[in-house]
Amino acid sequence: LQPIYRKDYTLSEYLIHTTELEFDLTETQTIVTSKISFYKNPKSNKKTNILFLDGIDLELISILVDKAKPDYKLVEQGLEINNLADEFILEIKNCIHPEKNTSLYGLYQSNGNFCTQCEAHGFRQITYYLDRPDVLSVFTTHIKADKQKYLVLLSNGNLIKQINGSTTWHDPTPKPCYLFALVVGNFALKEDTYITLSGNEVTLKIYVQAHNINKTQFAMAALKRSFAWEEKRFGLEYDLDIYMIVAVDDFNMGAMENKGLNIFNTTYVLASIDTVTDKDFIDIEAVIGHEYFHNWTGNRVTCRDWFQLSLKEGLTVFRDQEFTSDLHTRSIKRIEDVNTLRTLQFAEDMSSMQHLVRPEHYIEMNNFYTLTVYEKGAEIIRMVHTFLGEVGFQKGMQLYFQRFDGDAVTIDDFIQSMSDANNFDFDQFMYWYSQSGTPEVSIVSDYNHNDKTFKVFIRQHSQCDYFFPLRFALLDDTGTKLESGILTVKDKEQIFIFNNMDVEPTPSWLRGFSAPIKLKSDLTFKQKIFLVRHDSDAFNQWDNAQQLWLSLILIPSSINQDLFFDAIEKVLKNTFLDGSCVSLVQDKSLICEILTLPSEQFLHQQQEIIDVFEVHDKREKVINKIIERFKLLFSKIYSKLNIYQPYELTPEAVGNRALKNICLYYLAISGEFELAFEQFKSANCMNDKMASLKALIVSDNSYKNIALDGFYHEFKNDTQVMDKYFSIQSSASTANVESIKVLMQHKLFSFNTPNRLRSVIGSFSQNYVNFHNQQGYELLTNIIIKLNQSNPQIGAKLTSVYNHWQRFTPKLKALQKQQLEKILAIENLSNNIFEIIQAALK
Ligand code: BAL
Ligand code: ZN
Repeated sequence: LQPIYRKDYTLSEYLIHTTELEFDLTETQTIVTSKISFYKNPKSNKKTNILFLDGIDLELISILVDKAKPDYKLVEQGLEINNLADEFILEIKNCIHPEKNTSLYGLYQSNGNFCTQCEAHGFRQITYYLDRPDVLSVFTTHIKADKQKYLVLLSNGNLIKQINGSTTWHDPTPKPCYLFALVVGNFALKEDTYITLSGNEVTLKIYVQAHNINKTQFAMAALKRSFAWEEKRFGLEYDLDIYMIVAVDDFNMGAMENKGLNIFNTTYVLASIDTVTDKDFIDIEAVIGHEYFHNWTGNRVTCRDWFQLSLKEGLTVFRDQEFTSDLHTRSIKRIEDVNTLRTLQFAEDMSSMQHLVRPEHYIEMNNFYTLTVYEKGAEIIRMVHTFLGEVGFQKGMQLYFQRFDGDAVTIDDFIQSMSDANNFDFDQFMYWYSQSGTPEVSIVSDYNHNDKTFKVFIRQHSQCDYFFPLRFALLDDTGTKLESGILTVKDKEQIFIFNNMDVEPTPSWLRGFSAPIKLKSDLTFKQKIFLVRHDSDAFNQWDNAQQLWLSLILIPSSINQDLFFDAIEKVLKNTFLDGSCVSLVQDKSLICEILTLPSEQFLHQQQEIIDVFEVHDKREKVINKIIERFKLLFSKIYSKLNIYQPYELTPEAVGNRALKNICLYYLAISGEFELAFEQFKSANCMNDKMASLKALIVSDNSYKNIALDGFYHEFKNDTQVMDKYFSIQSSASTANVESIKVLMQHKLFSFNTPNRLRSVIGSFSQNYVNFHNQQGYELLTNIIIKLNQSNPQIGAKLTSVYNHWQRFTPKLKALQKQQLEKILAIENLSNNIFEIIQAALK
């Protein structure tokens, strides 16, 4: 298998003016007819008259070029046509079988409804085409289906004709085929309108299965908030008369930004107070925003080739992060995002699938929809924003759209726009795209009492010298800022000197996590404690607490536990409990974050050799210490906060629930099961119900099964809640391979539904102490082998569980290696899984 390399990019020799498609869908086959007008690309310097079209698993029925039979041959993965003129019309008829398509890629069925997923290379499973993002065309789509059976027939753009079980859609904006979408089936419709800043009325439509129609209100409101935010913060309006979202249960990803016709995993659309948690609400809003924001960053300006994926994804993730930050609590959003980045992306950067934000090669592009491309990509954009400020960044965005609206471009084009609009040199900054791994930086400071100087020495330990912003503040002993700003770091070693410092300051480094680096500072234990209590940067309050928890868990003798716990107590004794104790930490969500220990997964990263059992035990010990010290206080806080309040999604209400529920979690571990069961019975929202169920399931107790059964009976008809039901059991401390096998026999388990598979197997693979053994691995491997046939994309995702095998203790390492070898040996291994295994065994 030959990888595709970024360096080998060449322009397409032919381009496409218009694409006319006709779909005739039946229960046993779909006939696709295309009429495509090609022309020679004036910019291409290749001078052949041959056209290669991508096509996979297609049955060719007929082919005509300018109404005549062409000189063509079917080749592996496509079709080659020879002796072509500089302009011609190609007409093709082919047959496909969406009813048998379990890969959920191309055209397939979900609950009897037809839908598509074309990014990155799914369109070639629909018809023969130039399936590459730099070939843009105007699409017209005719859809025919049995009108008795299917009432909804959708494609991109505007509906221009509708008669007798058929529709015609015209999308005036040229687009690459990865943004094509088609939906046929029976859905209920939620409809609304949005008036843009310029006064255009946009019809908003959300299609869901009929029984879910009462769970669409939040998504519709979130969509309108996305339109409004995009106008206010970026000055960008929507460009068609209609914007549609269709929700399906069977979807490999979260959602897809097809022009004017987004297709969503139901997880990211359906919401009600009774069925989703606070975090779910905010995540749903973020994904709805994300897909909408792609209309400009992704659709109107798209990627020249798939190596540039982060051009649209890094930028759009940054934009959705800002959307959530503007609408909810910025500091909490930042803590959550950095926590994900450091836990998952930093780990990916240490794994066998380590890759650049702009990868150099791929075998299967779908393996590169990763945390590195998305989340690290967003961090890079965030640094651009930090350097330029909001005004400069928006100037850069305007220039980018002015230059490239309607084009397929590269990451360099984006950065150049930012650079030109601001006269800012980003040359050295481009290392962020050409080096993998997480930069390591150390920082040491020295205060001189005599000359009142504070000297800061920064050293980069990576091979290359990164260019990044280091946001900082120097604080006096009341937490007041003496100095603050951004240090521009660019050399291997740099010294910064602050004069006239009458007192020795406590430095607060890398505020808001201004660069995605691993920073080692010489802050003392006492300074860290001080920052937990007094830093006005909430991120650093949390981060210093995390560092202290980390030390307490991994090297308990390295810190003074009593002093640390005294500080935590002061944070906890917020003014609402004790008027005499003034803590800077007023935000209850932040207190909850500070009380949350680093995850096992994050702790694994800090170990030279991953010992899942040791990490688990050490973490449990600290949980017990916390309970020992704070049980009474947790009880007090819990009773204070556990009062009936109508559900609201305000920062205050979310904070109250967060703090109340972390107290309940610790209290339940300490044996207060009845309290958790009481909350389970009386909760007025899924957030609190889920929290109590999680609290009950962490240990064996007499309420656990009653609660689980009650939960099942209350929600067994709700697919999304049932995912939670499965996931919570797979994550339980009592779960083992046998109990997972029982779950897989449950009548609601469905192997071909990725959400369900993720909720059982995905969750179990993160239940480290119970999953990491021979039986756990064998279970996973057998599932991967099955998925190799049915859904290789999900198979590859699960194979990635083994990407860290080399870092495990010898026995588990050897066992994981065996599994990789076993998978490699199977017949007809998909490109998706092969690429992951090959990288792991290299
Ligand atoms: N383009 C794939 C889904 C997303 O990132 O929005
Ligand atoms: Zn995206």
